[in-house]
Amino acid sequence: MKHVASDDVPSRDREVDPECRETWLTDFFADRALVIAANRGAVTLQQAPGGELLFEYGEGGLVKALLGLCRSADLAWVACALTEADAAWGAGQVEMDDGTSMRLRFVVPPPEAYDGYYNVIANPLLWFLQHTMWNLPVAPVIDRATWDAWEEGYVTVNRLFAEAIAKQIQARSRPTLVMLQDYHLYLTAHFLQEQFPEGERPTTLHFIHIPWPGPEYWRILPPTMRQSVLEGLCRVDLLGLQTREDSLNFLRTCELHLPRAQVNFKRGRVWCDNHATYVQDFPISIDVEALRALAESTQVAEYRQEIHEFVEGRRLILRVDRIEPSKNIVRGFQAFEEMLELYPEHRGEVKFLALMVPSRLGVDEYQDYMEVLMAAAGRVNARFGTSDWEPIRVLVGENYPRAVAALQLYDVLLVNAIADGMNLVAKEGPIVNQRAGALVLSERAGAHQQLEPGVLTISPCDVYATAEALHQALVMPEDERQERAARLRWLIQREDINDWLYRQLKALDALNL
Ligand code: GDG
Repeated sequence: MKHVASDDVPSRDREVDPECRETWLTDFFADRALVIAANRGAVTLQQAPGGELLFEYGEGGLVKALLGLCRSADLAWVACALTEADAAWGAGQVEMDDGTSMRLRFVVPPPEAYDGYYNVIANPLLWFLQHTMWNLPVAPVIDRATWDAWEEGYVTVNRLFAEAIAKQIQARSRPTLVMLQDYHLYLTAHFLQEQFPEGERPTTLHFIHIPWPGPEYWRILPPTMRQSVLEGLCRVDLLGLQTREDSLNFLRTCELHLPRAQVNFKRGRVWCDNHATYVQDFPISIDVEALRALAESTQVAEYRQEIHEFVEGRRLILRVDRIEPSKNIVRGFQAFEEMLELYPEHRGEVKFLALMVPSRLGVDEYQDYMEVLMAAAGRVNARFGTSDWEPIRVLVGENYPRAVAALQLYDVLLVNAIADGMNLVAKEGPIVNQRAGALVLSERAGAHQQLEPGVLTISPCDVYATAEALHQALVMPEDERQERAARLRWLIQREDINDWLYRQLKALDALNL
């Protein structure tokens, strides 16, 4: 059933008409196949005790939008095997709920190679670097083990991806578009192009979901690694980043660290080794319609009731994140503490709910962070809590419907990331929130570039300013809250996740790629 909300976007305010988009996609894929490659599969397999294979479809707007391409394209998805059943599967056809199907092919690296690729190089080395989080006097320490993880892990797994994609392309024997996702696969395009003679190379579109910092920061990476990353990405035909700042930073990084490349800032193009890479920003968004439908489900209604009971008629400050140092969770608690100190009138009147999703538990930095953030919350509760008021409640676990219910009920949503490619919570909150809640948003989240007119902007390390912003959000007059909330809804719902995908393909088409 199509959801109809009072503020559904009138077609004149939508950036792209959904029907035109669907027709265009069918034409675009009429004469080419599509391979999507990402670290994670859109489908993961499990073997039931009786031997039966169970298919678990990935959640979230991104997977759904990419899988939606099955309607228009002959799609194959290449990913790392995460379960034994994935590894045993190899490659085969998978049926979707809507009657479409796709081919699923797994790369099966040796466990040590996967560990080096994922737990040492991608997370934390590249992730921390791109979120400007290394505390340089002490980290990173790039020792022999890191180099082994690079050579035998990251390089090896990227090569395996390239081989699997090439196999898939050869099986189809027709022009193919390859869409690569994220920082796990920086070298894949390079190895992939090596497998084909000139003139028969597949078109590649690589989207990077995380920030791209300026060239100075890339100096942290040893030249060999830095060079390989840039050379890999300069084999891509169209490189997509979240924001204009990220795109400019990429061009500047090539200019400084890849001297043989010619960088054209005006055209957003890098020429290197007789190949052009076009660089553009495509800010990602959410599946607005699906999110609204979920928000109206009975499952979410039950959690809404639970959260109502937790709030007990007080005001609610909310945050929803993976347990992830870049989300700046500890400074969020410190800011709340500072606000309670500066504005005692909020004591006993406001609750802070932190919904935390466990993440990357194989990486030491993440395990340590969990302990640090629990201690920070405990400190605030010990200092200000009373017998009938617990200032901060931290709930750890994976529960998306509960997160959506909480997003409906916040008075203030805090997103204070140190750096964030986009931050989808900042786009989901205003769409489902029922209380004209305010959004306190870090200027270093990609979402800030689009949402600035409706948010209270903070600088993520400035705990004092964050405390002031939380206070301001709580005391904001009702008409201003309503106006800002309406502005945010309008900004977000104009362009959804399908438009994000469509814009990338339109850009390829405009470049005749
Ligand atoms: C990376 C980039 C970029 C919340 N609770 C649960 C759950 N969620 C949902 C959120 C949101 C998503 O997970 C998290 O997305 P974010 O964008 O906030 O953050 P990252 O995970 O770091 O995503 C980021 C994004 O990629 C897309 O390009 O925006 O900058 O870092 O939708 O509501 N999901 C599940 N269980 C939960 O309990 N499955």
